[in-house]
Amino acid sequence: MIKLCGFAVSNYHNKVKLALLEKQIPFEEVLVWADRSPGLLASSPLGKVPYIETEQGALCESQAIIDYLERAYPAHPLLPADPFAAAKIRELIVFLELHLELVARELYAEAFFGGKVSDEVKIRVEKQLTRNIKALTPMLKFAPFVAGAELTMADCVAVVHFPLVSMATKAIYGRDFLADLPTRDYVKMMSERPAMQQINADRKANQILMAERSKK
Ligand SMILES: N[C@@H](CCC(=O)N[C@@H](CS)C(=O)NCC(=O)O)C(=O)O
Repeated sequence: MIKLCGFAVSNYHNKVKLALLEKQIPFEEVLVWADRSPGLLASSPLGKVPYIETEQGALCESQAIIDYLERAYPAHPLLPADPFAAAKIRELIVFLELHLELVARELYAEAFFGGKVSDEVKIRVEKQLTRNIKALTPMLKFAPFVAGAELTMADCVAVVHFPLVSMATKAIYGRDFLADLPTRDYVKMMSERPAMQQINADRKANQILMAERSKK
């Protein structure tokens, strides 16, 4: 059985977990903190979570993982059969991750972890996010899913990243940069799915563990 290794507060962990749950693939979840331990580095060379363990070996990078799951477990597809339509979903995922979440991630140290982000970084991130969100906006359908009428991989990505981008920009700039988009209603709609209910409950439990761990 596939083992999903990581911690349930991680948005990238939850992206893969949502794909596993929606595709109804049996899996076991193993708690692994991103602690750069030799065991973690052996499976995920940059020490990032999530990674999965399969009968063929370990696999890291959330997008590589969900692409593998889609090929290896074709039931309950999260991509359209048409190659161009599938590529458009992958295009949207790149915008959501590379051009939105990864840019906003530069703010997380101050927004969530009591650290400090320089004014220089804040100015650069604000510029990049403003440009990137403008470009991303016409790609988002919310009809009701992020790419249209069907649940796709892009929902596994959008639903875990939107709340962090909103919270981080609100914390740093006093304004949710996604406020003009219906992301709140979308996240609420998604949170009614049993898979998201499990993910949110597990995330809350893991947040408590994480806080206890940081006190030690
Ligand atoms: N590109 C990676 C990103 C994963 C990632 O950034 N995971 C975070 C947790 S949300 C992590 O492990 N951070 C620890 C670190 O970077 O050392 C993926 O898609 O899996």
